[in-house]
Parts: sequence; structure tokens; C-alpha cells
Amino acid sequence: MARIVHAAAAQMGPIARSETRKDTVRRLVALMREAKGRGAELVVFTELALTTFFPRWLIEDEAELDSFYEKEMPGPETQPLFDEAKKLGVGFYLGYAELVVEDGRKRRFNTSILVDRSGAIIGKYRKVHLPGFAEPQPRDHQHLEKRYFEPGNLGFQVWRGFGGVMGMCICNDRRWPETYRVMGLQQVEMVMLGYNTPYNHTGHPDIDSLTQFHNHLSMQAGAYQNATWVIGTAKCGVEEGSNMVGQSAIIAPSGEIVAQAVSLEDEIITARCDLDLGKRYRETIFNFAKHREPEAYRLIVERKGAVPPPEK
Ligand code: CDT
Repeated sequence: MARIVHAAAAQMGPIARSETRKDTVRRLVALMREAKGRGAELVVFTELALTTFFPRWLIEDEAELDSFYEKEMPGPETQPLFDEAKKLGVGFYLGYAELVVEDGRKRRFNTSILVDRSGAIIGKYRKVHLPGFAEPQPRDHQHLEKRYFEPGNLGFQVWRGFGGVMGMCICNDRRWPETYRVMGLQQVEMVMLGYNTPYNHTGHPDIDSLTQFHNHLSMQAGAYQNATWVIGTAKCGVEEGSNMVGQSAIIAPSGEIVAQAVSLEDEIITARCDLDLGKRYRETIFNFAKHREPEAYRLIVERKGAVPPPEK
């Protein structure tokens, strides 16, 4: 019998800096209801879905910075999302800024959680690949993720849920083959991610003009090479003057896009994802046990180093 997960990507248009958590959670609940109305049992929200993308500013006042982070999950302002999930019987992926006291110190992570249909958190991921800078740059919009977060310390785990093996990553992680491969080696069947991607993210017009192409390229390659579904959900449109890519997509293990957002606003896209579709790739072209050559990869990294050989 086919293992179907009816999934939705809940793309979000801009979140203004002045928007309250209450306003934003209301938007998320409306998206969840629409997704449920269209048959979805799993909704993938975006990265830092509860606030504007605050790493675009240098924020020196600690209390102000802290106001963008969640100190508990769920907390009083996010509880309605969990209540609605339980009521509707819909699970979700949610990205948010996490502030915790761990190892006796205040720590900040760019985090996502996976919540099952009963409203219980079944997985947590902390973004590993942090793009941007720790120090402000001479540019209109900063990208200070390296200042406001530390690299995730939970690795790339997978979780059993929704009848399959589920994985998570966040935004810039989607560009790195290691992200998908570490989960692929654990037989992941669906990778969920959210992203906030400004068009001018490298500052080189020749690369930046390919922003849309690279967005899909990285997710489609990750899906195909690891025989997994990938659901990528954008925050997009012009947010506080920063123009961000949309194109939220649901991608099959073939690498094909089966649903794609067409707006730069709040928008639901859905697909009926057959988790068994990955099997035919895992049993043939990407049969890891048969065709991967881990020893060769190890030799290259350990004996030759990660730099090219000197010129003769
Ligand atoms: N949020 C995030 O990770 N965005 C990056 C672009 C910013 S690079 C300065 C991304 O990979 O989409």
C-alpha cells in the first residue's frame, strides 16, 4: 500500500518589524486552516516564521535583540498554533529564533521543530550552516546570522513520523550536499525546510541574477541524489526594503517539482507525497550500500587534504 503524506508548504509574504507575534500567529493559523481544507496533514512553515528577518539589522540593545527570540516553545503567544494543530489533526514544521540557557550560558540558535498531529513536538533541529557575517558590512541590508546565532549542535537527525522518516534543515543548509547526504544515510524520506533568501545575497550581480535558479537547483539536487521528498517554504516579497525570493516548492525524489508557489504573498501549495517513490531510486541508481565508495572519499580527505595539489 502506498504511504501517502498529504503535505503543504505555507509560504509567507513579508512580516513587518512592527507586526506582533499575535498577528503573525494569526496568519500562520489561517494558513494551517487553508492547508487542512485542501487535505493537508502536514504544513511546512518558513524559517524565522514568527518575526521579520531581523538579522538584516545591527541590533545592539540586548533587550531589543532578545525580543525576536522564543524563550519557550510553545509559549503563550505560540500556543494557539499548537492548539489549532491538535484541533485540526495537522502536524507542522516551524522555524523560529531560540534563546536558551544551556551549559550555564545564554545561547542563541536558528531553530525548527516538527510537531505531530496531536500537537506534540517530535523533533528539533538547529541550523548548522549560518551564512553572512558577525560584523556589519558596508551594505544596505546586513546579514548578521553569524552574530545572532551559533551553529546548531544537534546534527542532522531524522525522526519517525507521518508514516515515514522525516528530516529538517534551514535555509542556507539547503545549498550544502552534506545536509541531505547525512540525512540520506539515515534513509530520510522527506526533508522540510524554510528559507529567507534576499536577491542580492552575495553582492555579485552575476551570481545574484541566478538566485531563483540556485534556489531550486540545490533543493532538486538534494532530493534526487538522496531519493527523498524536499519541501522548501519561502518567506518572500519586499520585507522592510529587502527583496526576497519566493518559489516555495514541493519536490519529488525524482528531483521534479510537483507544486510551486506563484505569488510573493501568503500562499498554500500542496502535494500528495508518496513516500515509497524514493524506494526505486534507493534500490537502483542510489543504492548507497552497493554503489557508494566511502573508503575512496576518506582517502581523498585524509591523505591528500582538502586543497588542490601544488602546480608542477
Ligand atoms: N537565511 C539564509 O540562510 N539565507 C541565505 C542567504 C543569505 S547569504 C548572506 C540563503 O542561503 O538563502
